[in-house]
Amino acid sequence: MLISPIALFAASLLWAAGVSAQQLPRRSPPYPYAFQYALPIPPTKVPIASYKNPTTGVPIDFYEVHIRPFKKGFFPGLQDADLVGYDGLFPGPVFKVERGRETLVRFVNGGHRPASVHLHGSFTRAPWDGWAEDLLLPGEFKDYYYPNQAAARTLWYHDHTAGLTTLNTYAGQVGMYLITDSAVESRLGLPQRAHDIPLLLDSHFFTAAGNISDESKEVTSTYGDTFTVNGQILPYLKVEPRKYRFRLLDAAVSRTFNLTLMDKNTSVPFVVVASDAGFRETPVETKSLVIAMAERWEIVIDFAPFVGKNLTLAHTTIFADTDYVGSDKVMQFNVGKVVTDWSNNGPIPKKLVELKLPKNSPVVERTFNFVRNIGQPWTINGKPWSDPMSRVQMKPPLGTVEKYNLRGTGGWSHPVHLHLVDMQLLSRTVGNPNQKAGRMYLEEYEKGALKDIALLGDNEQVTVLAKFVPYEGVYMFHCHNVVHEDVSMMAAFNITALQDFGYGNLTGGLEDPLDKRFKAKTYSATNLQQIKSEVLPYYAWLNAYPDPAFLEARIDEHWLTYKGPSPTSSASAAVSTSSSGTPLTRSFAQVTSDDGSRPPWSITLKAQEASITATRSFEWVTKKSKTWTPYTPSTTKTASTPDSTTTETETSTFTTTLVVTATYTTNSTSSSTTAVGPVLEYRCGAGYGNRTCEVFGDEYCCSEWGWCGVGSIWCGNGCQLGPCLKV
Ligand SMILES: [Cu+2]
Repeated sequence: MLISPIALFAASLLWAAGVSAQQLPRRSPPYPYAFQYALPIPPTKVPIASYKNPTTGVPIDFYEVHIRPFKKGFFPGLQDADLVGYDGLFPGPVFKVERGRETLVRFVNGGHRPASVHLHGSFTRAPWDGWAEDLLLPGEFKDYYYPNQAAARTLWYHDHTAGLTTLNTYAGQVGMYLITDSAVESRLGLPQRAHDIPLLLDSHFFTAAGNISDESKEVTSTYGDTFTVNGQILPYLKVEPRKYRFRLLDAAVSRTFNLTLMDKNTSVPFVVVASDAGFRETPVETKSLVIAMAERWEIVIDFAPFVGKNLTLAHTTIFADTDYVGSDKVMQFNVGKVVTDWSNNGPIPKKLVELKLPKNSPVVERTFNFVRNIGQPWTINGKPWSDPMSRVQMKPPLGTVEKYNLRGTGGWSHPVHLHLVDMQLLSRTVGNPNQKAGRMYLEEYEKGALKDIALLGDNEQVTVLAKFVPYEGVYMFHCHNVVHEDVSMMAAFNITALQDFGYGNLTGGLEDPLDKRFKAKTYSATNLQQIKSEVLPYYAWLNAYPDPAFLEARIDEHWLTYKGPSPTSSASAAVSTSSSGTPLTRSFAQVTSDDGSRPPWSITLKAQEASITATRSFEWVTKKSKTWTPYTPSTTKTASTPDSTTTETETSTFTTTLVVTATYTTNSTSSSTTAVGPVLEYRCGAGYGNRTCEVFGDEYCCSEWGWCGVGSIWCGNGCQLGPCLKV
């Protein structure tokens, strides 16, 4: 965030008064009601149809969630805030799904911005993983198909829209999703039901009138100075003097919580039992817990020694996060005097579960730098998400283990999230040795846990192992400070198919995150009869989720007996030999398409083992003295003769993954000095200098969201420029 001179001046006054110089005054209105309102528990989502797969016997439950604008009061006496949330709630309803039951969740976008929904912590096939450009426009719906086969864990669902994740999650598009396993639960005997409580932490700024702040211009971080738990600012929870299990989730945009449990001035120990990926092997007692954006930690607190007392869940600002006066507490526990229910209150088992950690014999080791140069976008290894030609940064063959050094620098923290897979954290060291070091250790509760977030604190490097199972496909990885993610610290990886695997029919065909079969469609109504008779049987027929344990065992066998190119030389060597199959031909989405592929120049990648020669040609009609800067290849052309035509052809050999066929012709007479050729991310309208789409042709419109195209999506409701339709 930008720090105003006034704020800096105020901070210096506070420093003079003995307050830390780092601490800034609140931006939000004062909140004199700490611990006066009870902790709300979000409602549990209920399925409205069900179907049993006739082949496998696996049930699929159907749910429908509407993304809706709504009003919610945060400050008594001030106006309500305008939010947009799942089912019109903040946080959204909680899903509680027993492991082994599949779910099909229909999300309907009744909001005013595009949406994309990601189920964080699930090994979902690519078409339903919430790819940032797989948009549900306002008025559209998409059915997301989830396996729920992972070990019991606390997941969460949240928005993942390219460039809009900050605004959408800040407006309330966050909710919890629990995979439960009753066999494991009853064996462990940990607190259940009324004593198993979700705590969704969040942080906002509020305007003087009571609304949430406008963060549409923010490009660094939105830390917030006002904390909520389950949507209530600084709540209290009445507890009995016994054990409780709390499922903590940090759903905030940029704020890391550094928690302690305080009995007046004494910190009280509690026990960490689970991480992002479910139970740890062993419980870990701790007196403090760092939980960054998108992380989940489950803890057990025993209130028995605190009869009649009030314990405070306190926060101390950590890393380079901005600290605000008074943001030192999160919620309070009011411990009663009587226990009415002693169930599941026994000792926590010393061994919880057996975890399958990735073998520390990685095929390849890579380093990813999470950096920003001043004035530049946030990037991973200098490559922003907005460059589709380089956003796929690794192509691990299915079943391989890779080792990553995730490296941050001073001044920022980055919780790094890999989709699909669970990681094991091996070590934490310094990011940039020329700057002040951060933590040089893993927290005790991080050791030996499986996680989908690796937290890089201020100037920290974390080394992780990840095993790429159980499915092929293209997935995202990114910083979960979603302000960074939006602009554009995000990349992708492509888990490639195995040669001669012999089980390809079990996993193939669902690796494309923009698979047209599953794109969002216009919503009118849901016919439950049709859901039961057509929709659910169709998803069952796809065989999208064969038993992952069976698959992984077959994949491991494959690598044990593999006699092809050595998988130890490099990741790409294993896939650079010729393919036995037919190459998949992929092309750029045409700008003239009206099939919902937005933005118009994004490309999608298909897993493909062959080495492929691809040709790209660009034709430029240039005007004398005009400089054209093609997006790629990275050369600058200056025309030497008037109205000359230049054709460039570039041939590349790719060792894997994609065939690129891109032909683009322009004969623009625009006086702009910006290239209008294959600019992959051409934007228009408000926020983009009111740039028009004329360069593509007179029939092109600039949509409400600043993309060029032809058809009702662009020229209909909200159209900014061009031959807009009268609606
Ligand atoms: Cu970041």
